[in-house]
Amino acid sequence: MDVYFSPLACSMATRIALAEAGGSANLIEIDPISKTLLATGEDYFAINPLGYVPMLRTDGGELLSENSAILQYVADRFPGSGLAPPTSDRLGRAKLQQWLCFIGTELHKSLMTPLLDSKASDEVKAYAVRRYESRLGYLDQYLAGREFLLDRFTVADAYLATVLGWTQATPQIELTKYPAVKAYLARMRERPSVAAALGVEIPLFRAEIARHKAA
Ligand SMILES: N[C@@H](CCC(=O)N[C@@H](CS)C(=O)NCC(=O)O)C(=O)O
Repeated sequence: MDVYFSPLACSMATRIALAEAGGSANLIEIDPISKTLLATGEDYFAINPLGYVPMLRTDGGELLSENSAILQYVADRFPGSGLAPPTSDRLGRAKLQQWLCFIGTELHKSLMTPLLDSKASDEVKAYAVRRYESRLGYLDQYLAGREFLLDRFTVADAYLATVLGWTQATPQIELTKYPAVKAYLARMRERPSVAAALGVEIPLFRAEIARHKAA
């Protein structure tokens, strides 16, 4: 199984999920600016015409894109991991999908993507905060008194920990306004799978910045 990733991007959720499952994959780094495979210089658009990560190639050679699909695939590939409710638990699985969609559409793409985009104007950033910051309030209420999004750690937590981690780079969002979210993120960072993923990806991210500065 191959997983295409860029350091500290949403693809880190898959790395966390693999660590939780005790599974392994070939993790292949993509340079987000040149859209090439860092090791070989190969064109990433030839693998994902949309140019984004994550992308997963199964052992059978099938390509899968989209965090929500990839994370569920990894969870199901390691059924003993408990990273997703079994598909026979229809409501449990729907709730997992509910959270994956919420994280992907409301938090990741609508709120965080514009805030992290160096080319987005201040107006665009202000609009994203005005329009979508309420999602953090909703999440804060939901997480109060809960350890995880569902009744145990799932791939949705891997994704949420990854996306919330980006708030370190977005001064527009003050996490002290959301104490349950802040405490959740601190707890997640202490999990060995998340700490290990950050331990690998922070140095890769720094190397990526240095590479781009030097170019
Ligand atoms: N719809 C995709 C979006 C993935 C995505 O936004 N990936 C970001 C990194 S967090 C990316 O690679 N962006 C680069 C680009 O869009 O060109 C998913 O849910 O997996």
